[in-house]
Formats: sequence, C-alpha cells, structure tokens
Amino acid sequence: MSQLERTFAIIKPDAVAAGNAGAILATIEKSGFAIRAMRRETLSKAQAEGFYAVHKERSFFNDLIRFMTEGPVVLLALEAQGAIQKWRVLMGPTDPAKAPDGTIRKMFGTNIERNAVHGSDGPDTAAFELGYFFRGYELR
Ligand code: FUP
Repeated sequence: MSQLERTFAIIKPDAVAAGNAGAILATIEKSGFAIRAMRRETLSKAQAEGFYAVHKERSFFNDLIRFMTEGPVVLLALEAQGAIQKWRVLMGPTDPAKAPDGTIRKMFGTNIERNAVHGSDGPDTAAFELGYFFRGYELR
C-alpha cells in the first residue's frame, strides 16, 4: 500500500499560453490528486537556473531556461497515495512523441522541450522542489 505523499508539479509556459492550464488542472483532480498549493507566476532567470541546476552542464540548459522564463507558469503541490510515481505516469515521458494516449504530455505537449508539465522524479527531488517554491505555511 503506497503512502499518502506530495509531489511538485509545474504547468509550463507553453501550456499556460495555449490556455490549457484549466484542462490540465481538471485532469489532475479527476485523476485523484488533491491540489494542496497553487501559484501562478513568471519565473526569473535566477529562479529557473536554480531549479534546474542539476542540468546546468547539459547542451539544452540555456534553451530550457529561456523557455521556462518566457511566460507565466502554474506551480503546484499535489497530494495522493504514491503521488510522485502517479504524477510521473499521468505526465508521460519527457518526449511527447513517445507518450501514451491519455497522458498530459501526449495531450498537451509539443516536443521534448515544450512538454507542458514538470514533475519531481523521486522523494528527494520532491522535497527539494516543494521547498524551493513553497513556504512551510503554504504546505500545511
Ligand atoms: P523530465 O523529468 O521528464 O521532465 O525530464 P528531465 O529531467 O530529463 O528534463 C528536464 C527538462 O529538460 C525536460 F522537461 C525538458 C528539458 N529537456 C530538453 O529540453 N531536451 C532534452 O533533450 C531533455 C530534456
């Protein structure tokens, strides 16, 4: 039996700009997640660089930062039994072209960079990412 846990998600600038934030939020709730915290904002370069610091040596880093700061995102704390893995499955793989039907990246992603949503990939990452964008009192 998996534990009640929290994960961190982002509705990325491509999906917000396309007007898909509402449909993605509806999919999240229909899939059994509770939205425990939510905020819309446009990330600064420094915020995005700190968030993606693990990728800073990768060839796609500068493009990724430019994309993630091009417009508003929706930051989310999601709660469910086994939320971390459950959200990874609902998102689908990084490349929307490889994503199964019914996944958010299949429905709303464009390519490996403009892939609509982010999700923490494990418990340590979830703890770091939730704490990076939300204050303790917002997660009570
Ligand atoms: P994911 O956990 O599925 O979001 O994927 P990664 O952590 O591997 O990558 C983080 C983000 O970097 C992706 F969401 C999009 C971007 N990326 C690229 O732009 N090009 C790549 O080849 C790989 C990742």
